[in-house]
Amino acid sequence: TLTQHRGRGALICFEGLDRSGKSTQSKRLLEYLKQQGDVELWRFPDRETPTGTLITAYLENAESLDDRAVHLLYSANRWEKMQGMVKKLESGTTILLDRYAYSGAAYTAAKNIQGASLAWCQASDAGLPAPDRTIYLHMSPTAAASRSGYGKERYENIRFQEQVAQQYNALAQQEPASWSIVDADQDVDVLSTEIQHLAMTVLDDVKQGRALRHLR
Ligand code: 2DT
Ligand code: MG
Repeated sequence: TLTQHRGRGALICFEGLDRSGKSTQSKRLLEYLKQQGDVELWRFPDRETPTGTLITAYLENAESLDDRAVHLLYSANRWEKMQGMVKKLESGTTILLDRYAYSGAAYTAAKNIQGASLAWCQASDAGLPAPDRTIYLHMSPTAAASRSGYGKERYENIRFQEQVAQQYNALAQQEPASWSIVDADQDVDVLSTEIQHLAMTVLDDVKQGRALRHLR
């Protein structure tokens, strides 16, 4: 029998400030893409792994850790999943990411720590699979904050989110071809449709043979 060669899956990343709608939109896209083939939604930090447990304690303020140590934990949390991610992609499964290395770089760089430049923050993720497309849910920090109260976790305040937004902006400018900036402050259904169309163009590119790249 002839076996149909199945190409690799696409890697599509959602990024944005807290409360910008990443979880809602990534879940909606997951449901939509299930009609097209194999697809999974992965979320970072993955709170289930050993590093994830430490990260959660840190976010809930139960643990205080050095900023650089935490940064490397978040990065290790991604490296822990790297081989499994590549295998999944190679087997033809599309993976959606609810946050990824760009969150890692943006949130630590937003702390403005001496010596932890944006480039330093990106270095620990170099070599990880690069998203074929990053969908940035753009929203002003004040609009995001008014959506519903922030939780009690670290980082969930407007002043800090403003710094994060600036860093995301710098990251988007590094890779304009693979970032799609969408207006997250609009009707949820309209936005979902826009994202579905975007995702289909990415799946198409990948089907045409676009190679998986790596973060630099
Ligand atoms: P959630 O609210 O999405 O669970 O994220 N963060 C995330 C970092 O500081 N570095 C990272 O590498 C990642 C993936 C963003 C929890 C918080 O963790 C931050 C918000
Ligand atoms: Mg949060």
